[in-house]
Amino acid sequence: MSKLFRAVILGPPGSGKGTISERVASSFGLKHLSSGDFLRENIAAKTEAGVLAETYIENGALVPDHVMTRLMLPRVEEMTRHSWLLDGFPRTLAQAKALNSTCELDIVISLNIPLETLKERLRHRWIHPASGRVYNMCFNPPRVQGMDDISGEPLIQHEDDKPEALVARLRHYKDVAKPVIDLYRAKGILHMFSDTETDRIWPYISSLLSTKIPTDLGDAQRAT
Ligand code: G5P
Repeated sequence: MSKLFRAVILGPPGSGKGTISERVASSFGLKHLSSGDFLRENIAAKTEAGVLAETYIENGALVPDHVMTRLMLPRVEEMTRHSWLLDGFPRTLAQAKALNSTCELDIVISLNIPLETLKERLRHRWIHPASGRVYNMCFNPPRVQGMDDISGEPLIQHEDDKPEALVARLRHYKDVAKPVIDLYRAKGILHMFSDTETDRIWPYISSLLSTKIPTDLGDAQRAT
């Protein structure tokens, strides 16, 4: 079997982790595991962890480390035969250490997006509360304004994406992420990308991954 590839993408809320992860998954055949999506699935299914996580997410707070690691590590372990990209996990130093004890990462992509750009993007973010589907009124608007594409139900703006709450949330991200970024920098696997547009960052990430990912990986993984 060819060498497997393990990557993590880090970035503040609205930095484009999800958008870039989807492009990585479809271009390179990696499995994409998003902690935010996984939490939303658990909330929708009303699992024990989902019920617990819901209050934190509603308040724009981080879900506690022990809940996150208990949820995410088994999912990571299920992917031992695959190459993967983790999106949104780890977010804290404790989570990074827990992940470290189960696997070795090849690269960490860190998105460094200006605060003004994040504020502008999140200001335009609307969600469909029942499914967690996310829209951006400029970048990926719904087909009918204010309505979810699938259910036709109304979209809402999260309290946390309103300007007053945003700045505090983004500052908090920076404090929590710094030791995680420092850890991966010290390991020599951190690659930082800065710009205001995902479409301008993507070619750089794509060419980095082209040099790092074994050439037969895409086909091998798609076949499994
Ligand atoms: P999530 O789901 O991980 P966030 O807030 O970290 O949530 P989010 O908002 O999903 O991350 P993202 O994935 O970084 O952002 O970015 P994205 O979704 O691709 O893009 C954001 C928006 O900008 C989209 O509408 C997109 O279309 C648009 N966009 C992208 N690129 C561009 C561009 O170039 N230009 C423009 N104009 N727009 C663009 O986590 C949710 C919650 O779960 C909990 C936390 O409570 C978290 O708040 N959680 C955890 N808690 C503890 N530990 C963990 N590990 C946790 N993981 C999740």
